Amino acid sequence: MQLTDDIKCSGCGVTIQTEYKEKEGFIPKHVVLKHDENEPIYCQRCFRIRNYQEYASNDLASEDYIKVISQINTKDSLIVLIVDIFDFSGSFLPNIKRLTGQNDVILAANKVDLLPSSVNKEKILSWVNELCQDEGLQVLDSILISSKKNIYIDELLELIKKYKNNRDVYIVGSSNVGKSKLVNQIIRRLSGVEKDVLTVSYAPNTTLNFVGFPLEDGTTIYDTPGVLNKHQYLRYLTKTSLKQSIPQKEIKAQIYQLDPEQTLFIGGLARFDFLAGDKCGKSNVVLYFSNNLSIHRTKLENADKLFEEKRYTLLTPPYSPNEALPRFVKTDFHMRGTGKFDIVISGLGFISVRAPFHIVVHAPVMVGVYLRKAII
Ligand SMILES: Nc1nc2c(ncn2[C@@H]2O[C@H](COP(=O)(O)OP(=O)(O)OP(=O)(O)O)[C@@H](O)[C@H]2O)c(=O)[nH]1
Ligand SMILES: [Mg+2]
Repeated sequence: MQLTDDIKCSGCGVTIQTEYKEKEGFIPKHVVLKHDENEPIYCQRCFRIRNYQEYASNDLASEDYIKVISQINTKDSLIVLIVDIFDFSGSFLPNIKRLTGQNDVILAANKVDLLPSSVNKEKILSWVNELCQDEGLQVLDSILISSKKNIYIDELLELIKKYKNNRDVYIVGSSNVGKSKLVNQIIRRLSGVEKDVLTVSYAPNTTLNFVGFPLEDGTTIYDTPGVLNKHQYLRYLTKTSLKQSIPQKEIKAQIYQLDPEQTLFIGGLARFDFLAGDKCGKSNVVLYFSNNLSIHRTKLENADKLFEEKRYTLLTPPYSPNEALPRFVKTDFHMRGTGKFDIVISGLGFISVRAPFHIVVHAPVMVGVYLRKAII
């Protein structure tokens, strides 16, 4: 392969360079020169993620992200906006209208394999549509998919075909929602290449630039970079904790019957205090978190002491003070009346509980903690 300025990494889109080992896009010169032009070429970072599952997070500042991604609004194209169904609000790109301009948008809510299989998918989809409306985003169509488990990918491709009108397609969304995994599934269908071409990783900011692939009709489909929003828990977790905290498989709902004045710890990452209060008796709560996170129940009066003494040992992750989380703050939810609600910690999971209740959530400042009507 000739060494030119415009060789791009096939895995993340970064420009290849052979000078600076510590900088993005590095490949030793002799490797580039020996490389077969018809084969994908991977920068050192992608090579390590792909072959050694190395954790290589890259902090893409949100201004840089906006600069890159807003190139799309000048192009007449079809946007496929990807959100993570497990963290819809957290992974919904703020300013999406500004980024996509007047372009048509299809919404694909990914990672549907994480939801318990008993969940009513129609209900989830109508909830997704409501949220889009709340966000002021008009979409042509919406669909639930799983890029990892290959669920409804053909149906999404049908939608893309239906709406693309000979335009290029951009797969857009926050970091870690599964854009590259989706594009790999699409490439697999088009080219028959089994191996993932694009680099996929649980670490944030894996894709660094646009990476385009030709479609059958002569247009191009682009994978794009993502950013983590400030209110997503993932942004504050380091390698050790991240793998355990992000759900990897179908979530097993965990049911607890709690007396007033009891506390539940979600590892050392968050805490729910169930307070007594007018008419708040026993609470039946259902927890939806990564199956790898351990839950500890204690009396509210012992909770502060337990957290102080057992954080990093019993209450994990995080595993050491080196994995510094922002300080914890409390959010108070006092619901009277009736109805079933979810209290969500953005990116980590949620509990489902019936009103009336009085619950105080402790979670790192910045991380989004909010109440919604129950989705399950
Ligand atoms: N459970 C589940 N995990 C998924 C799915 N799709 C992707 N993932 C996982 O989510 C993580 C992120 O996937 P990527 O495809 O790298 O996400 P991305 O949106 O391209 O991320 P950036 O390149 O950082 O913007 C990886 O650990 C994937 O294995 C899915 O459908 N279900
Ligand atoms: Mg990616």
